[in-house]
Amino acid sequence: MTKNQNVLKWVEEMKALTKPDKVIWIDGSEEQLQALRDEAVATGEMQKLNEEKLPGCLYHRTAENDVARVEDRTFICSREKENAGPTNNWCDPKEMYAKLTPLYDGVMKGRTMYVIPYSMGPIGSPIAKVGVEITDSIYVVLNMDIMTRMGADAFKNLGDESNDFVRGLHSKANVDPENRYIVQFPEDNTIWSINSAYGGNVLLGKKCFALRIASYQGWKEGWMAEHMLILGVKKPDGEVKYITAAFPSACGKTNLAMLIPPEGYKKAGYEVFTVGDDIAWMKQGPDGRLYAINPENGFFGVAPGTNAKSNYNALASTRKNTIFTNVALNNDDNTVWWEGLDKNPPENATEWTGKKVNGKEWTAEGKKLAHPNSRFTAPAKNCPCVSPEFDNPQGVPISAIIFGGRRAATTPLVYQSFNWQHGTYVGSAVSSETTAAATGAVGVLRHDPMAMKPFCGYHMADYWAHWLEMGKKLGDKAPLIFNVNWFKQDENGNFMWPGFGDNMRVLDWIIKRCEGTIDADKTPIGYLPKKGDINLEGIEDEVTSEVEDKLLAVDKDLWKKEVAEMGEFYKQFGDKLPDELKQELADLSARLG
Ligand code: OXD
Ligand code: MN
Repeated sequence: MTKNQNVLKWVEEMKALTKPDKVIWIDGSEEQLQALRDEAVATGEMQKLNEEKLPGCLYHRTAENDVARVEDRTFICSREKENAGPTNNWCDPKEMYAKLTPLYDGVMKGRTMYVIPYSMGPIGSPIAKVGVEITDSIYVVLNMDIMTRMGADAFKNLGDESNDFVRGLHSKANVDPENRYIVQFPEDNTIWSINSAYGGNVLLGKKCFALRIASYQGWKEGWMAEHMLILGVKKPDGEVKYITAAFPSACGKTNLAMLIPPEGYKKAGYEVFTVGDDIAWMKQGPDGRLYAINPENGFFGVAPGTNAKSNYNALASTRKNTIFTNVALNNDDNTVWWEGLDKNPPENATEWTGKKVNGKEWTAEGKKLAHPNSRFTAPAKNCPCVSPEFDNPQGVPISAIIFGGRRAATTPLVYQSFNWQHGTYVGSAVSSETTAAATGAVGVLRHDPMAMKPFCGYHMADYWAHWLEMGKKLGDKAPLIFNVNWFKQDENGNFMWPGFGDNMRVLDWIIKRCEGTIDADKTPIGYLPKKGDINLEGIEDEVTSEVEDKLLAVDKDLWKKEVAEMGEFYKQFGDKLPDELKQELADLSARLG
């Protein structure tokens, strides 16, 4: 399939280490994929779902101890500890290879090794990169088919000589949590993952490559790999403005990426297109602007809470050729169910661990049918609002970057940073408060700079310095940087902003700021909308004039606390913290008086 000696030599080495009975190179052909689906169904690894209601869809459940990313077992093994920084687990690469080699030794005896070539990004894109994943799991192959451009074509981007491909070695081994490791070796372009079969740990193109390794590559090569959705807003005049946005988990990233505008906007001719829901790779283009591609080819979305109202487009994306993991089964018609899909849990159900239960009684007792982190793996092409530019190898030009988190009080609905450097500060200050439902402790603040804390493959302070560097390169062509907070609460703990489709109203203001067609109020924290400039037509009953004031208020006392909190947070980065960010914090403090 390839003459590239670097690939061939590495595959031989991994074969010698893991000793599979058989090796299959994944060419991406439909015949090969169908044979693998049939085999997975025959062995019980996967189950076929209702061919009429969910054509081409498969069901899988993982081990009960293997249902999420494992941050405490995720390592960045740079040669110097200093280069992993305080936000990552680190181990000396020699020591880690020595520890893991015996675990991989002979691990594929009696199994088949699949060699998966894939491209992150459209084939032929100057921003795309190639990876090869070796795995002993058909589930991984079938998920990689949806999530990446998988198969022989991926080698076209690599050529016969290049060594610029990411080497991913995965074995589910015996899914032993005590020996589970998700390890990135950024300087070796290498990922080793063992003893897990859960998507986030084993679809190595996603978090491991497209964020952890790629963020390191972007630093070395002068581009950016970010935990950001990408959307396009088509205005009535036909122009499409592209925006990226980074939020910590549980802040509605997939919902914003697939937003359906309110009636008034639809009538006026606005449309929203999804380019990506999780990851953006961004490079400066020949015209000096910042261009983004979505390196992925599908959505690995959280199922619970997804319904026709909360995210019609996401649900529609899952109606064919989708893999469902750890959701519940409706045994009456062999379809899937999860909490929040509708108010009708199936009576004749199988809950996610495989027990046959009466779903109505089960849920009435407060028990879950689907795992809270159960997932769908759906092709992006299924999405009704997928962007016509989805496969554009040049990417889309970015006008605005949005940061956000879940904050009950401090942060207003939206504000604009003064400039790129201040925007980098704003990104470094991204944080989210835990909800009572999640932890039992309300309002515990978790810092998650640029929503990259679990995904930055090098020292976070060097990453911020790289952001500042990119800003200098982009100059006056740089996207404007904003911060949003959909989760501001009133005195009684009620959310004040309706969110979902109505977030379009905030995007509208952001776009007008990018075009320079609307004024703003200069406040100590940044530019805020002038009263009346967020279009509230149709929601005036909910967002009254008084609520609008509260949503846009800047409480100086709370912001002084925020400054103190950021001072504490920054301490762990020591001397590496860029002077520009220290200055931004000092300036913010001074502006607050
Ligand atoms: C994801 C995550 O699954 O950020 O996208 O955890
Ligand atoms: Mn994510």
